[in-house]
Parts: sequence; C-alpha cells; structure tokens
Amino acid sequence: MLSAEAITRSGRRLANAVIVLPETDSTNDALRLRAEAGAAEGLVIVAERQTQGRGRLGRTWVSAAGKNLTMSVLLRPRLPAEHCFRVTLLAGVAVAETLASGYGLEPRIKWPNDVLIGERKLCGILAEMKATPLSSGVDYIVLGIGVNLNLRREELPEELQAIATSVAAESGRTISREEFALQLFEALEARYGSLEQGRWPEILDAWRRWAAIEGREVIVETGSGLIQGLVRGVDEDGALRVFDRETRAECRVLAGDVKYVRAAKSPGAEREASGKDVTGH
Ligand code: BT5
Repeated sequence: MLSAEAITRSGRRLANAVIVLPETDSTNDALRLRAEAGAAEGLVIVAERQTQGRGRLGRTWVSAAGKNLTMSVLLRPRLPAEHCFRVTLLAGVAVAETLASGYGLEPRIKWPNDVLIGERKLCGILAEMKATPLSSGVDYIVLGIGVNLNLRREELPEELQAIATSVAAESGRTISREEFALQLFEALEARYGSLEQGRWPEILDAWRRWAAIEGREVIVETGSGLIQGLVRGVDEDGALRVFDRETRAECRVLAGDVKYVRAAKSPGAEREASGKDVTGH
C-alpha cells in the first residue's frame, strides 16, 4: 500500500496531511465529506481502489488496485467562483510538467483536462467546487486527479485499451508512486501559488504550449450539439474558441468533449515549426 507518511509534506500548503484508504467509492466524495466537516486546505485523500471512480458528465474512471495514483486534493482558494475553471487547467499543466521534467515524456493536454501521450490518455482531472450564494468566493474545490502509473493496458476494459496508456508503459520502467506524488504536489503548489498571486496569464501561456490546440480542426460535442471547425484559441477563462464551419461564426465552449479531426504532428515537428519549446523548458 502507498505510504501516507512518505508523501506527507508537513508545513507545506498542499499534502500537509494525507489519508490513504484501501478502498472508497470516489476520493472526490470522500474528500468532500471532510471538506464539509471543516478540513483544512491541503488535505489529500488517496485510494488504492475506487469502486465508483468518476469522470465528467457521469462517466467512469477506471483504475487497477494498487497500481496508479487516484487522489483528491482539498483547496480553499481565495478566488471568485467564476475563476474556478482555472484550477482544472492549472492541474493539467502541473501533471504535464511532472511528466516532462521527472519522466522524460512529451505529454499534451487535451482541452480541457486530459493529459495524453500521443493520442492515448494517461491522466484525467475532475475538479468539483462548492460556492455558497452568500459568499462571493469559493468555499472549497475538490481537485480529483487520476494518473495511470504502473497500469498495464491489459488490465483495462477492452474499450479503453486502445485509447489509454501509463507512465510505466511509456517510459519502460516501474514508477515509484510516492516519488510521482511528491513531484506532482510540488508542481501543483507552485502553479496554485501563482494563480493566487494573480499570475494566471503565465499559467494560461503554459497551458497553451502543452495543449498546442490552436489551428487544429476539431469536432466538439457540447450539451447543445456538435460543432465542427477550427480552434482559434482558448480565452481568458479557459473556454475554447471554435470557428464553426457551418454557421461561419465563432463559438465559445465551456463544457464539452473534443475530437481531433486529424492526428497531431509529432511534438518535435511542431516545435520546429513554431519555434517554441512545447515542453516549456
Ligand atoms: C476524466 O473525466 O478524465 C476525469 C477523471 C478523474 C478521475 C479522478 S481519480 C480521483 C478522483 N476521484 C474520482 O472519482 N475521480 C477523480 P472525463 O474527461 O469525463 O473522461 C472519462 C473517460 O476517460 C472515460 O469515459 C473513459 O473513456 C476514459 N478513461 C476512464 N478510465 C481511464 C483510464 N484509467 N485511463 C485512460 N482513460 C480512461
């Protein structure tokens, strides 16, 4: 079992207290109960096994027991509720930075919150917030992160085997879950600090480099139908700006699923073409 002691960072803002549960329904739900009971910012709940791991829009997050990192982090940011989406994007940046700097991988972020290697998903993020109408700010955010670390593809249901991957599969070595968690906490804490200090543009820039979605042809499934078109960018709030080919107007999408119409160029090719370093280094 993952050692709570080994990943507790006394005196730091995030992971200053860690609970490792052998099994729970969803770490987001387990942490929400503690948040409601007044738990302090930084508490982390990790589960070895989730019986009802959740994705967005009622979807499921699958994980093999004891192999990966499935966890939730309690945040109590001093932010207006409308800025909460920024935390989802920030978490994607922190995961991508950890994968690149600690594991030599070339991840990409798929809007809004998947982290991929090539076209395969390795991490999903589910941030859930509570804000009461009386307070203008946020009560808390439960930031749920699932990362495939030592998972073998054959341990996943068949329909996910072709679209998922893990850090071990990509890097060819067994991953210490403790080390990965510690590196991720460090990256998250740095970016979270920047957000509160008003340095959102810096985070958004990093997100744009990792996502490299500008100029790509996509189909976006939204609550109100499908949009096919060209991504013009991501605005200040993290919403996707898509030029709809049918209506010839720009749409702003805050929730939805993106499918790329064509495969990405290799990150190296894009780096050369744009003159930018997509790894952010
Ligand atoms: C997500 O949703 O990707 C958010 C996943 C968040 C999981 C964490 S684990 C800790 C915390 N506690 C929870 O209960 N949840 C959070 P979404 O963008 O809706 O993607 C869900 C889709 O990802 C599924 O429908 C599958 O297609 C795919 N998927 C599920 N498990 C996967 C896995 N292990 N690896 C890759 N893809 C997966």
